Amino acid sequence: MGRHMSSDEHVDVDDRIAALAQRAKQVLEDNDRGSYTVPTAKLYPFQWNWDSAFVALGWAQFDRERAWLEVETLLSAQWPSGMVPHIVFWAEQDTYFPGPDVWRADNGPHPSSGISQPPVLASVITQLALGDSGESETDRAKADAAFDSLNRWHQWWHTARDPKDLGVMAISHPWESGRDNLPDWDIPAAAIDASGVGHYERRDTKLVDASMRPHKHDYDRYLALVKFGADQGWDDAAIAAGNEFWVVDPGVTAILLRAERDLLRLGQWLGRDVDELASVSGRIERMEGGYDRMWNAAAGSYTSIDLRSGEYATAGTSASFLAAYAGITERTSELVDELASWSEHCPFLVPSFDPRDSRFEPNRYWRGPVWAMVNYMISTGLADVGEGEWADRIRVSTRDLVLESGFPESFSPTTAESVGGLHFAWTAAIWLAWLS
Ligand code: 9WN
Repeated sequence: MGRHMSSDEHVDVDDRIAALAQRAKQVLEDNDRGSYTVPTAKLYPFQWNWDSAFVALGWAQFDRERAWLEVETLLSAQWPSGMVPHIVFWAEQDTYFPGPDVWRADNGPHPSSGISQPPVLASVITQLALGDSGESETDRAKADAAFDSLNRWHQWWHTARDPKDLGVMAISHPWESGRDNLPDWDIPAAAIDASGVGHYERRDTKLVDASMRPHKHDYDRYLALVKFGADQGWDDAAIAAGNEFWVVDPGVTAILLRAERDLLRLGQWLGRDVDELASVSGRIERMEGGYDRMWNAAAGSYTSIDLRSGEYATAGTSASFLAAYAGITERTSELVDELASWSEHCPFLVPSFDPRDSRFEPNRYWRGPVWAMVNYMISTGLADVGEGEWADRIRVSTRDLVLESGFPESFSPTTAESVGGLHFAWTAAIWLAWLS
């Protein structure tokens, strides 16, 4: 930054950007399993919920039919309760643990995990239907076919993960946040009794450096929560009442609120029934009323809340900056000041956790690294509320990270190095849909 590029350097960057588009396409094709895309071949060999949503945006850049197939496959795994699972085990694979025998979740039409993941799908489908190249008859028919499933999934969040009507969403497992290893979850998870977990063999640390992954102490607790849910038959009321981990997540809450607004827009475009649209509007109002509960004046940010103890997390995360994406603008100037302060501590934006905090680890999952798809959402939100300069800075930073390290799972905010798996679908998809 700061130095102007010569025209030769511009040509060089332009060439590299064009070549990267080809490589990104190749990543999606290599990870394609016919009707769904794996995040990366061995580390995550199944369909993951929010990965598939972002990946559909990438497919849409060169194969719209394949983009629709990705989201249809995910929705075909929806449970009768409305829940759309975080992993769908379409094929047998032995490179990932825990698999379907550990989850013991036979509540849906296909073997899956028993929890969900951030519901970004309605926003993606709205983008497919109403975005730049959408609005064809095929898009309309496909969006119409998805609408009821999306509406039921959103309602599931409110019923199952906000039964006390707070207007903010709880998660029942760190994996449900999609931001699994955040320091936010350490204290709420500390209360979990993991003595019944027994011996198990992790596969992740055989595939990527253990220094980037969660500790065994964390995995024990992840598995204890899976055991509790499975022992309850994944009954939502039993989980809300008795799950030791029950934490309001600003990430899921912001993403759901945006998704509800997009679903309303989609429903209006589709000419849906007024009663259906009124239920979406009602949920939006409920969340607009609840959002400020997450404001943590001491941290100067929106943070998670442990609903079992009432304690707030003590530092912000990348999801704190998703308020604008959710259409919540009351705190924009405070959040932009916070982002400016973060940016003084690391050259690449947006780290997943506050870089000024002693628990910040630039190379360990969700304790520091930058995720391209999180940046896409933060930047989109900031652009929507007129913070174009910050929106651009985040976009340029994401582009620089890819130019430096290609398409890994995530990036170090201090050195731009790859963190986690390589040849990663959502990073490639975000390149195609947003950066190239
Ligand atoms: C557990 C697939 C997923 C992402 C999550 C990310 C990581 C899984 C894991 O990989 O989680 O779901 O085993 O670490 O944290 O966001 O969806 O890419």
